[in-house]
Amino acid sequence: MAKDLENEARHRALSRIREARTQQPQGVQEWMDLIAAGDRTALARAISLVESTKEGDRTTAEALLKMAAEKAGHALRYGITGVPGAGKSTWIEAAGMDLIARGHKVAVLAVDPSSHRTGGSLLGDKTRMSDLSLHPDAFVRPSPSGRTLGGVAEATAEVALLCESAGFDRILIETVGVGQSETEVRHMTDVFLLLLIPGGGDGIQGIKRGILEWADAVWVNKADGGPERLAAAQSALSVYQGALSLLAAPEDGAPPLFGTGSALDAAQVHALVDELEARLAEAQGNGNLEARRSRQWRDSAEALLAAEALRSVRNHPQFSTLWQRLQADALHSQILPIEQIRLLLKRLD
Ligand SMILES: Nc1nc2c(ncn2[C@@H]2O[C@H](COP(=O)(O)OP(=O)(O)OP(=O)(O)O)[C@@H](O)[C@H]2O)c(=O)[nH]1
Ligand SMILES: [Mg+2]
Repeated sequence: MAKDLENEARHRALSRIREARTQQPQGVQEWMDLIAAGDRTALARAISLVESTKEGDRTTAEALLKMAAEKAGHALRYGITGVPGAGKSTWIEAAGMDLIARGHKVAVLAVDPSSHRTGGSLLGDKTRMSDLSLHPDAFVRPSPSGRTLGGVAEATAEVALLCESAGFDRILIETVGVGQSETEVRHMTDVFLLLLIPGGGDGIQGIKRGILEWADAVWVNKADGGPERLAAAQSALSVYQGALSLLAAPEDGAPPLFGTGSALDAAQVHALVDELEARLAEAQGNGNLEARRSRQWRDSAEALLAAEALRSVRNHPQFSTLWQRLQADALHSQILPIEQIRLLLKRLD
């Protein structure tokens, strides 16, 4: 009943905004209003704009993001990583539905800058997340590919921000754990889940070692289909636990959760979501979440600073000439490369 009233109010608000939009040229504020009122088309268009590599789109995108930032900040972000085919999308489908049943609104973003999937991935994700894709309280956005401006992580953080401003309070970000992107995605998530599969051969399954250290939870998936598979999952889990016990404790001191299970089993996924939600609530209460976000801010700000500094040096009118001269002299010069760079920067001052 309350839901009906809420939907009706939302509907009325949307019509009012649409009317206003037809009466005057559409500005960024109206666009933002549509997004905040739950208009999917407006949200999808905003995401495309933010993902656009055209310099010309950037000004509007940034204006929109600034407004989105004012409305955002209340969502919690899950990072889900693992080898290709580990069951990430399947787990997200189940966990997403579970979070919706708890009263949340769920946005799913997929990050996959690598080439391991083809153009079919969009369709693949939507079919794998069939319930979630169709649910009015969910928004599933497959990965952008080929975005170059600012990199994958920045684009994903921006898209997450837009989703937050549209009222989604749980953002699930799927990423393949074999490249660079999951390192970056880890810097924007409040809880990081690593999915592995039994019998992956070399223990760590080609997963970058760092990921094991960052994981808040390690779950060996596909522990189903008979006692043999269950035993294989258990023994894989012991290997990971062993590997992890040799590593340093996580920065905020909370040891990771370990478990085996099946993404096809809603009750098992529910139990893990329970644990992750409890962990998030605890981190919110004891200040660990804020500390984590502050570290994340520092890391991504440093990366942005480096990129921006490089860009401004390269844009200096004298840069090309001096750089070419430096390159020509470099091999015969007696001074260290770092000194050469310092001299260059001095000249560009
Ligand atoms: N038996 C079993 N099969 C599963 C489980 N989880 C996923 N699968 C199956 O494994 C296959 C791959 O699942 P996805 O969810 O697409 O895996 P993914 O990690 O998202 O794959 P990529 O996005 O391509 O890296 C599908 O056929 C799923 O049905 C599980 O817990 N048990
Ligand atoms: Mg997937």
